[in-house]
Amino acid sequence: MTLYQPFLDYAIALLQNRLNLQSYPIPAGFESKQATVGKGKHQEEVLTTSYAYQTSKLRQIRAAHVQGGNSLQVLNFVIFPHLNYDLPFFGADLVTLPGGHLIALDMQPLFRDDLGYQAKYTQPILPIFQTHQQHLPWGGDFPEEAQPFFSPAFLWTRPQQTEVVETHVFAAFKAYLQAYLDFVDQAQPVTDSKYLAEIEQAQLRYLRYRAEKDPARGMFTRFYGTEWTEEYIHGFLFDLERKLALSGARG
Ligand code: DBV
Repeated sequence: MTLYQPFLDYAIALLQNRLNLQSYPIPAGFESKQATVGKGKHQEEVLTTSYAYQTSKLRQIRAAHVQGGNSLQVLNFVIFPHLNYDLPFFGADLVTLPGGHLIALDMQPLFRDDLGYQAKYTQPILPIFQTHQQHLPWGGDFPEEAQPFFSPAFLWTRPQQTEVVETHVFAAFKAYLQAYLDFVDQAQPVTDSKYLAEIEQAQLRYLRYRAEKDPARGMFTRFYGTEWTEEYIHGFLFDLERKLALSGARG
């Protein structure tokens, strides 16, 4: 059992319990990808597996799980709502590298500085944030340009011990995902055309930032090459622009 497998299992089980989950297509060649890295005694298999679902309110629920031995484990899990909901993104970046663990967990806002939006989607989860932050102190250095994409309830932490990941990080992950699904339950479709246009712009802003700055690009390129990596990023991990181009071509 690898470090983030229980997180993934929990998430999929909870989603299956609470939502009417449909599968979401994963482009051929991206469901599972393996490489052998390192030399001699240091050889490791690195396996990247992908998971994707959708519902009537959630455009894409997707996970990328990288398993490469004790010092390389990643679970990147993101939920992208449909463009006619003003729901935040659920964003989890759980990363274990030789240098240690790096944990980012948030309900990433469409409109960070909008107080009405904060009242709707951040204030209700502040108690959860505070409960878990006691055990998961602020992780320090954080890219300035990424700040607009995170809420005041952003958990950002770099635990020293794996046990902290297995206990406190796992508890926080469960609580955030449950709270997110409560928001999803309550969400009503947006019909105002001005607000709809703002939501689309906010989703594209977020998506372009993440595709452009994907911190995993270097790692994936080393393991699987440039072509596979760029296609994985734009054709699966952050695929909204491609999907919009397709629906434009059809409609
Ligand atoms: N990050 C991803 C995807 C990953 C992934 C799709 C599938 O967005 C993994 C894999 N994140 C990943 C890896 C690292 C990080 C780091 C492998 C380590 C990179 C390295 O050190 O080589 C949150 N993730 C990070 C960092 C941040 C985040 C802030 C540290 C980057 C740095 O120090 O420069 N999540 C990440 C982020 C956003 C987000 C930047 C922005 C909106 O949602």
